[in-house]
Amino acid sequence: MPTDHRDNIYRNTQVSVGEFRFDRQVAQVFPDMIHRSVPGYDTVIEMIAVLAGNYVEPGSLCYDLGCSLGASSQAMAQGIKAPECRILAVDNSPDMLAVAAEQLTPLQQTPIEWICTDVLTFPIENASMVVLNFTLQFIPPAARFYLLSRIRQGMRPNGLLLLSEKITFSDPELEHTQIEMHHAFKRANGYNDLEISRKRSALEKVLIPETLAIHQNRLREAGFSHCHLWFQCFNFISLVARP
Ligand code: GEK
Repeated sequence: MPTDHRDNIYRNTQVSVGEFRFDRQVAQVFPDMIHRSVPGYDTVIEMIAVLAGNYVEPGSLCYDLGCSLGASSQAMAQGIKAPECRILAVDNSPDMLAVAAEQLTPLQQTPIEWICTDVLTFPIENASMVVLNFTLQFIPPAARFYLLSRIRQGMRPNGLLLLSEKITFSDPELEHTQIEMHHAFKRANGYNDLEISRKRSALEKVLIPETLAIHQNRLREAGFSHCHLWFQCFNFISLVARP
């Protein structure tokens, strides 16, 4: 990998740690950052393609909310077998979408439309698959129910929501161990202790994790009658929820 695509953002101790932002600097190293920080990220992306192949219905819309560079959209595009579908890839970071546009792979059968806007205001309709892959954690907690309810209302009866999140645990001992294991994963991937701690401070007010129980209860209250945990690695999980 070229050195300018390696995530060294928190290695430089000369620069003080501000609040984490999805700016140009982050966008340029994003694939490296997410692979070295999120255990199981590749598995989740791979399964998005598998689920898209199984659940996306002809003539429907697929949403990738908080698409970053579009890994989930590309996975859906590869997996979808149903005809006449469109993928709407939404992110409110112009820098993320600019880098996504630079890295576009050749056109797939299912077109991807890139939209720079807030997922909280973007209309959802005729959806057979909605992906929130590590995005809800960046939405203010008070707005999360509203977003999930809108997704539910815009979903077809056989639709599928894939929700991946970093979570927290109510048992302090478990919380401590899960964080310890996640940090061991980051160290094994070349981040040093100072980088880990500086990134943690930067994310503190921006990425707000919740417990699995909070996620499951809120999904039910938003109108999803089935909700399954299908993936977990340390404090990172992925759920599928169905109407
Ligand atoms: C992946 N899903 O690679 N509206 C739109 N976008 C938002 C909002 C918002 N209100 N808040 C945050 N974002 C991707 C990874 S990253 C996860 C998702 C991470 C966007 C933000 O700009 C960023 O691109 C993305 O959500 C979260 O499958 O960095 O841990």
